[in-house]
Amino acid sequence: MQFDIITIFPEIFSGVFDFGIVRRAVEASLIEIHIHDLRDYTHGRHRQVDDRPFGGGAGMVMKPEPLFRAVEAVTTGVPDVNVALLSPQGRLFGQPVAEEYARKSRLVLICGRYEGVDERVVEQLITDEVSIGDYVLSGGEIPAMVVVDTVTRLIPGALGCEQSAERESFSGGLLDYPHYTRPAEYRDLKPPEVLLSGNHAEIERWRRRKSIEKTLRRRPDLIRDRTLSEDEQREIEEILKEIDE
Ligand code: 9D3
Repeated sequence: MQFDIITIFPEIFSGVFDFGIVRRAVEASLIEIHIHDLRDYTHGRHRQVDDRPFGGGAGMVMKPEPLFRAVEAVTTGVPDVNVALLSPQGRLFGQPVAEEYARKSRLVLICGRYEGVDERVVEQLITDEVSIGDYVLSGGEIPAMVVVDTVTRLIPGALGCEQSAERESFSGGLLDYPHYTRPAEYRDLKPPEVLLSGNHAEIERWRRRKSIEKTLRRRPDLIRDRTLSEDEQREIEEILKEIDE
């Protein structure tokens, strides 16, 4: 996967991809991340990327010409490319969108700034407009980092131990169970007995149950939106009775 990020603040990305799973994916040539300074695609001495909105009003709008030039420079002759604009008006970026992107070979991310981009850019160049959630950020750069991180984890081989990928998709849609590690006693606090029992079937059942319990309490929407097997349905009924108190 090649990511191309178009931004007026390329320096924001210094260092952010130099750690952990994303760094390893770059080193293993599983991904490439190219940062493009939108000002490099301006003409004229002022390197102007924004201008006042037609019709008046507060704030500035990103000019179309630099964005057309930048996107065309990066996508010309490239098949199978998504051009995503990060903007508050986009559809919500979640695991399903990440899975869709992970199947592509190229992804262009345009970081919105100011009040937004000229609508002709949206109509002509953008295949996809995405937001990372309902809160107000200062621009699309942090959302672009979120997209790169999330999509990279879905690329085969990126997580190293394939088990992690399996676990992530298997328990998919549920919150994690509680984790414990050594010491076995700390300030008189102990982990649940079952985790020290060595009984792996019991441990699996406990974890699964804790996942469902936590999800029901904290994110019931995740359960409602899932298609459940009969086993799962029965387990949920049981847990609901118990936590009813
Ligand atoms: C007054 C209308 N505002 C739109 C809701 C103005 C506005 C706020 C924030 C215009 C641009 C921005 C900058 N935000 C992004 O570019 C952005 C964003 C976000 O703010 N939240 C969640 N996801 C994203 S993706 C890009």
